[in-house]
Amino acid sequence: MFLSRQLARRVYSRSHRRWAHSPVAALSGLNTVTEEDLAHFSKILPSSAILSTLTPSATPPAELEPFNNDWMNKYHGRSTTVLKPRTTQEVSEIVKWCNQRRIGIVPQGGNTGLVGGSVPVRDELILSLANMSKIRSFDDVSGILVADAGCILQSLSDFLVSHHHIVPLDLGAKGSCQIGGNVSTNAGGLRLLRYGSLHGTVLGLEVVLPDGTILDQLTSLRKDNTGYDLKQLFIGAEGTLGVVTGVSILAAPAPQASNNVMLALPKFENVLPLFKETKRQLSEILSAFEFMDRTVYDLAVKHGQGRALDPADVEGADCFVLVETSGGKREHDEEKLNSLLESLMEADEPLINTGVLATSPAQFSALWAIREGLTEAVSKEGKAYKYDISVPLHKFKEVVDRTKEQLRQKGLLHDDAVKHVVGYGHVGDGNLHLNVVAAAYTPEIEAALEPFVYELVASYKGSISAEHGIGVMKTHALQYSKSPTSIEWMKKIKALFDPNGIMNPGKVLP
Ligand code: FAD
Ligand code: 2HG
Ligand code: ZN
Repeated sequence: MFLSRQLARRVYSRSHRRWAHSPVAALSGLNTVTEEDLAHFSKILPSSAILSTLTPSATPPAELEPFNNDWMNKYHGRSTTVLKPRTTQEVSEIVKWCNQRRIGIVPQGGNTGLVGGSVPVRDELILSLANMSKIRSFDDVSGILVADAGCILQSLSDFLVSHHHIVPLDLGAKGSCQIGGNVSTNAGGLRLLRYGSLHGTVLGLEVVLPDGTILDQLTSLRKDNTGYDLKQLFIGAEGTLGVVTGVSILAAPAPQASNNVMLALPKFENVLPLFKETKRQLSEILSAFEFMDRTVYDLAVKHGQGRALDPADVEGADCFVLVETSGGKREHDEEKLNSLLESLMEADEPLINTGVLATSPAQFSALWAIREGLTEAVSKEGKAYKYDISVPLHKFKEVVDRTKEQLRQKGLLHDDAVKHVVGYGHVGDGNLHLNVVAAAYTPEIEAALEPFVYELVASYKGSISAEHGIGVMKTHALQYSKSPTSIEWMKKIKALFDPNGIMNPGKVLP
């Protein structure tokens, strides 16, 4: 028995057509990478751009681990091969071959996605964009930046500093995530309130389609109403329709002055009136309004994210809001912010307990570090069940409380099971990050949370994925936010672009 299995493996590795009958392949109708495929890839790429445990001079399996495991260490693939092309032409040749051979491809950017979309379900080939990291052009009159998809978000921000512009997108994972990954997840982040979504700021894309054709829609025009806007389909497609290789994006002029203030609130009910008042008074200079509850703030402090506020400033605080302003004139902006703070403190029933205003660039960064460090703090505390939802603002607390109650009723709210249920997120965008922090991922906890959370979201007519996408985590839950007709048309679009189903199989669509 053992011998015949060994033999079978060897025979199959020589004849790729027969792989279609192997048990793994039969599950999905896709083939796995063979030595013959590697021989072909080595005609396209230098050996340094091929990592494979199959090659005669095999890569040690440990080197593939960072590509096979997701950021949360929750989803694990078993890919044998990672390819790292440097050019669009190379991507095209690889994809064309994989399509002919029916090999599944997982496009991978910085692998910071939070829905398991960036790692293989089984042993698909991983196409890493890490070596495609050139800035192609920047026009400082129009503000249009054209870059390879593998450019890291932070490096684009750094590049733009000397050109007095900023990327209209910012998120805690900026040091690792890539612009192609951002586009493919339609990432929201911390600046959406001010600059809107990537559906508006991305002006053009270059995409390698599943048959290897290069779709060049890399226009750098602000206005272009020439029929269907195909690029929109790839924004948020999570690699299921093609590989994004180039991005044209509208950078924003760098603000001349930025301020931020951390507001401590006595109760959640004050968040909404505070948001209304803040918008009214700060109007055009308001650039972020970020919420975190007390529990997650305490986790950030416990795990060393940012610098803790003075104990006197957090005493009696039920939650916090980080407000940022970005404007054109320092004195004007400071005056507006100060008068907002005064009016908040002096009201008969003050909406806030205290406000900690950053007075230096270091303090500005320290306050943001608390907010940007929440995801990391949560992951240091335990295993997080992440629900990234859009619900009406006034329901934020109710969602957290009802989830806690559900876990309590199931006997799971204790240190050996669920340690904390926390809420934070982008109030300005109606996006709550409900995180259930557990000692371990277990079927009991998952069964208590799902479909409970999704049904709750659907009852508020919300979205089960506000900004992180569907990946592999939420394919079964798509129906809570999309009608059968929408899902049917999504499937038709997928079949039209990718009839062989090679692009990121098992992701997005149920
Ligand atoms: P990956 O994780 O590598 O991939 C994500 C998906 O896109 C996968 O399905 C992958 O197949 C596909 N993909 C990647 N590159 C390409 C490409 N070139 N062509 C086609 N498909 C591709 N998200 C937010 O929206 N807002 C936040 O504020 C935010 N904050 C975060 C903070 C932290 C600390 C972390 C760890 C994550 C955060 N995220 C946030 C989630 C994540 O960073 C974003 O989804 C990000 O856009 C993913 O980029 P990436 O390059 O890491 O993509
Ligand atoms: C954020 O807003 C990210 O910080 C991550 O979207 C959210 O950790 C999360 O659940
Ligand atoms: Zn977020």
